[in-house]
Amino acid sequence: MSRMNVDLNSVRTMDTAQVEQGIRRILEQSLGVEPDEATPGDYWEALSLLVREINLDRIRNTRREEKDGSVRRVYYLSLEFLVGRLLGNNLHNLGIYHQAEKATASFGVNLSDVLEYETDPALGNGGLGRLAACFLDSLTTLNVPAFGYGINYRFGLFKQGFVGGKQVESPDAWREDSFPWGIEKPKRKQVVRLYGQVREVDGKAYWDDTQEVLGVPWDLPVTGYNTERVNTLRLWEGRATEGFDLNSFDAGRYQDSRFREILAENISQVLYPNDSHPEGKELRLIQQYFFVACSLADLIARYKREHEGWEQFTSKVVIQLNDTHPAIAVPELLRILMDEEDFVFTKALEICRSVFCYTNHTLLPEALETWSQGLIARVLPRHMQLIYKINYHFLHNEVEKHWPGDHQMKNRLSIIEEPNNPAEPQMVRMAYLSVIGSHKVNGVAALHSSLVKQKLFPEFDELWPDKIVNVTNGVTPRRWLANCNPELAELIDSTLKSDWQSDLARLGELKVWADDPEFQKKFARIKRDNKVALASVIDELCGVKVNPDAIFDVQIKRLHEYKRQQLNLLHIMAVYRRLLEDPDLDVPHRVFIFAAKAAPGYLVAKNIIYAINRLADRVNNDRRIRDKLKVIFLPNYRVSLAEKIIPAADVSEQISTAGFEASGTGNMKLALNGALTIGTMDGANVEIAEEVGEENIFIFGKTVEEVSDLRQRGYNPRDIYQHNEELKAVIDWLASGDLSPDEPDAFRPLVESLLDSDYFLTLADYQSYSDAHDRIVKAWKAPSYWWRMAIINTASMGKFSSDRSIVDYCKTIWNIGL
Ligand code: NTF
Repeated sequence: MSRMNVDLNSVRTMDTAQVEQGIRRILEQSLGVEPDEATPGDYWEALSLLVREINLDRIRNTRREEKDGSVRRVYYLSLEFLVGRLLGNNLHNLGIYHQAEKATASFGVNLSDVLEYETDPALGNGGLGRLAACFLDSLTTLNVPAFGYGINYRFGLFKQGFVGGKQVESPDAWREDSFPWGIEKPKRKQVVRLYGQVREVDGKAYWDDTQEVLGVPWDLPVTGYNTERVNTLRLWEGRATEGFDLNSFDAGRYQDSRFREILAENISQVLYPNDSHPEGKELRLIQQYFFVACSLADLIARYKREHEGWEQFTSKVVIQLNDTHPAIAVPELLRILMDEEDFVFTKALEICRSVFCYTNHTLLPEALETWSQGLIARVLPRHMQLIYKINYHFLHNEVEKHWPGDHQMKNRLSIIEEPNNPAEPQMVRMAYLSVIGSHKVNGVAALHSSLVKQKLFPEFDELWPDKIVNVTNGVTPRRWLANCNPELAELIDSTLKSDWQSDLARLGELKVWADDPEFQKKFARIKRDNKVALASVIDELCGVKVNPDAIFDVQIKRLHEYKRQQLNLLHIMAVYRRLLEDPDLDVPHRVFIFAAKAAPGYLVAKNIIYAINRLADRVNNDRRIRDKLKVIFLPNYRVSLAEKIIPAADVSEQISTAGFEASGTGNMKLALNGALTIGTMDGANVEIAEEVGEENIFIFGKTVEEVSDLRQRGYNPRDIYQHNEELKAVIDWLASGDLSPDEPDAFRPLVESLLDSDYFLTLADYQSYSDAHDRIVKAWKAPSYWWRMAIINTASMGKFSSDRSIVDYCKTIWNIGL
């Protein structure tokens, strides 16, 4: 799958001596330290700067290769990019990891200690941001010319700590430690306008009296595997225009004079820490518009440097909207085309529709963004006019043509949602704006996409039957197997003798080894080594010793009731009770491992964290159960921690209420590393089950249809509570205050949410979940059976490479030939 120039596919490399010389030169000449005085941090910086030099060379080459403008570029607009640590990944991609290992060793320094020095860029919340990072990796690896556009937040997602078991948040000023990857590009700055009003003169609109802020780009080089191409992740930072407003200052209006500075700086100050509830904040709308306006201006300037006129724009540019966060791009491009480039409305809309595409990542109603009409009209008056114009055209031409005279349908499909209560404001539905302004809309797993068609946008699907499509998510096998699990990667290398990293389907060839006792032994040995390594991380972070021969059962993801960490909690409580009743129970040792951040304002989610931590405290110190059960909550979940947990997992918890998890990507990473999934028929679990076969996965719980039947019949969680003795006992225990004697009512929010509504059907799926765990225990007791399943899981993950996702986008959405 090579695209474009062959040159970019032949990777030049460096030998150990060259890496060593490079490190020495940078230590001495850039950082001003002698090699024998340098700390691991200095080595990290020196090596990063060396890699940056190579990347910059390659960026220049890449740009030269593209100069003829013959290609269609992909612009991926996303408010989040969770790229993770970059040094190790870059060394692998450049093919100089081993050289760097030897070079640092020659200075008496261990490369893995050096890599640990890097801070994770905290530029995302969860799956959506991490997906964007995997996609950049795959775009580059597949040699697709691409830019990521986002915001260079000063404070990313908060740092999580626990005090007495409760989550406490502190700001993560991630780039205050040195960050050699970002390169400021002041020459490429953009001016963004806000507020003001619109005047019309002779039918032409003028947007005046605006406040201006500057967007200054920071570029992060994006390397790929086995290619010399380097793409760019361009992140915008807000700055004030010429600093200070002297007129206001002289007139004594000190506040006004600072206004622009404060506004501008605030824009890129913080990432909103909610991954599924939009914040109704003016600043968030401004953030969205800010990065969209900068990015569109930037990509149009690039287009104009390469092409005359607008004729080729739609064949050279495609813009992917990562969820609705960048949806304001639709009226922004329309504004540029009409107000600045003199296009008529219909032509301008046609251009928008040929360049935009939109990915939906969630069906949660609270996550479907809407903005009040009044807010948009105040902050972006011209855009509000254009949204009305798009809406009018859509309703009176397209909807009217398909459903003549149907006013109800017009109401239902209008971008503007009329309030039930006239005192409430009209709301702008950003998802509708995105669908209407794009040529393709995609969901992120087969089940999710079919629900997008049937439940979220059924009328749009009827109106435009080919518009809504599926592209199942994927993960990069470079970071999520080759780099995070080097021992397993080596075993696969030596077994397959082929380049599975760029063609993950090749893992399928491992299936013939699934029953081979020698291969099983090696596979199990690697898992154990990884568990020993994780055990020491656990000891360091939690002060708890865990047994590497126990089952490591892992649930790592954002904390949300739909993801049902509470279901896992209730079951662990039950396991503990069973052990107390009979400490001689013949069960394997088990370690239940959690890692998750809860949105700061999400009380029930925080309550679940607190309950898990209090339970952990109790269980981990109870000698009666003789270490048969341990519960661990690792603090401050982030990409670099995931890289340590995933290779060590035996069991992967993917237990969301069916219909709620759009895809999941942790499920793919864990199975790829040989963990067995216990999961519901939700998101990409459905496709994982298809790939690994039903006999190699522990499926439980209600299906989407059963969930909806149950709701229709009327669901009462108390019926289940009354009739399931064990479940009743653990909920009563939770409610009793026994786990939090100093605060007896502590778990009331959780208990009430379970017994009063249980919207996410935790109780309804409890027994089936507990039975699935019993099947896991049984399977663990037969090692040759267990390792056969684990190997088949790794071998069956070919489909879930993000390379496959990007090939799908190229074919079905972007019209890019590979
Ligand atoms: C997430 N959505 C979904 O919840 C995950 O299931 C999915 O794997 C990822 O997107 C990536 O597609 C979000 O984070 C958001 F913001 F849409 F809620």
